[in-house]
Amino acid sequence: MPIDPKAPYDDSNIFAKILRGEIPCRKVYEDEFALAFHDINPQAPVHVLVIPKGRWVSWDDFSARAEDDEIAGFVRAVGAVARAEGLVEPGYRMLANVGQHGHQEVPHLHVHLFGGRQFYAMVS
Ligand code: IU
Repeated sequence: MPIDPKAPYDDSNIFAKILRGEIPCRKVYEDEFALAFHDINPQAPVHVLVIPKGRWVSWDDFSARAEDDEIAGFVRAVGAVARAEGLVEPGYRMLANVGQHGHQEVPHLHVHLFGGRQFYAMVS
């Protein structure tokens, strides 16, 4: 079920539990601003999620209200993960689903990084 994008941050969401270490993940990267781990249902040979450490529901509230250093730190972390995973050559896809039409299912901002195969035009 897609999330309600206007709902307040829910500290019981699965990625909040991963950030608190209550649920394990296959971590690939961590710094002051972000944590990255393998998606449990990979849609590509490499499918990693990068999440900010702050309590942000989606790209919408993060981009509107996060401090500049947090935004910069997160954006740099996404790039660092892509480089660490060897995705830059020959390339990769990144996306963040937002709200109901974006079909966002977990109410903590996450950027998907997909790599290891050729991608084509977005379809559904
Ligand atoms: P979405 O952008 O909110 O639709 O994507 C949620 C992703 O989180 C999706 O690719 C799931 O496979 C992934 N995921 C996960 O990696 N670990 C979990 O415990 C759960 C979802 I729940």
